[in-house]
Amino acid sequence: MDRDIRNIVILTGAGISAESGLATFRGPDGLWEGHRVEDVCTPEALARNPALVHRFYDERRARLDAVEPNPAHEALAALDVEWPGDLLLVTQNVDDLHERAGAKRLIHMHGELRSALCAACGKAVPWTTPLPPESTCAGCGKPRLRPDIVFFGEMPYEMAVIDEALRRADLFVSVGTSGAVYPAAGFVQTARHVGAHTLELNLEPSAGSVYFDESRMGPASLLVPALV
Ligand code: BJW
Repeated sequence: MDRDIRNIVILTGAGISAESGLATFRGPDGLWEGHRVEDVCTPEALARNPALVHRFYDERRARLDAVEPNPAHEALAALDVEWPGDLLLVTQNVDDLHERAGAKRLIHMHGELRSALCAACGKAVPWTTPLPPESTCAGCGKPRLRPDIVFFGEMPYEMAVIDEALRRADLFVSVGTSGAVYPAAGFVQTARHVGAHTLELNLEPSAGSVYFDESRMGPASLLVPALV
């Protein structure tokens, strides 16, 4: 690293929550009821088979109550509290483990399990359980609530904010993501382009490993606290 570090962007993926007991998408445990995530997380799948898609998210939402943040989430939250420069934690995860660990400067770019979205007016409301798919939206009264999740083909949240942070980054760290899904998979190239040091923490090299200046292989619960 040949520049001072002041501005940091950290991207996290399913691997950071694996040691809390949440399944990743593309590992050996990646299939859900025999479906690939690419076949469940689309607007077309929701229109074709809403019960299937709602069951997928209902099961995962219910699972949140049984899991806790692990040392990787806790270390990033501590860094967020203590880091005097700019820091942005961008998670692809829809669980709430980063915020339960105490992270504040956080963007959920792929949505949140505990949020529902009105397909008619676009308003996001807390997902209180049980919330059947035919529930009406308090904002507009229309019966069109869906999971507040960014499906394939939809635009991830806060892209302008993320892009701006990446363009000012001195350090970009990617934790526990396979690099299989864009635009997140391209963040390393944006950060590299502006001269940020790029560091990957993963169990194994990701699809974009060649773009990182440095790779450390191992479980996030050990690598992240060691880095912080
Ligand atoms: C550990 C560990 C431990 C395990 N410690 N590590 C063709 C080419 C290029 C792009 C496209 C294309 N066709 C379509 C596209 C675009 C598409 C896309 O990328 N598709 C790919 C399949 C090719 N992307 C989109 O459609 C996105 N929208 C979009 O592009 O809009 C247009 C746009 C244009 C320009 C700018 C901006 C936007 C939307 C993507 C939505 C993704 N949604 C999902 C599901 C919803 C959320 C949910 O239900 O949870 O998000 S898919 C799923 O994959 C989920 C995840 O967030 C995402 C990434 O997965 P992640 O986190 O990387 O998990 P895994 O399982 O893949 O990897 C886990 C990793 O952890 C592994 O590497 C392990 O080694 C590691 N690990 N244990 C450390 N203990």
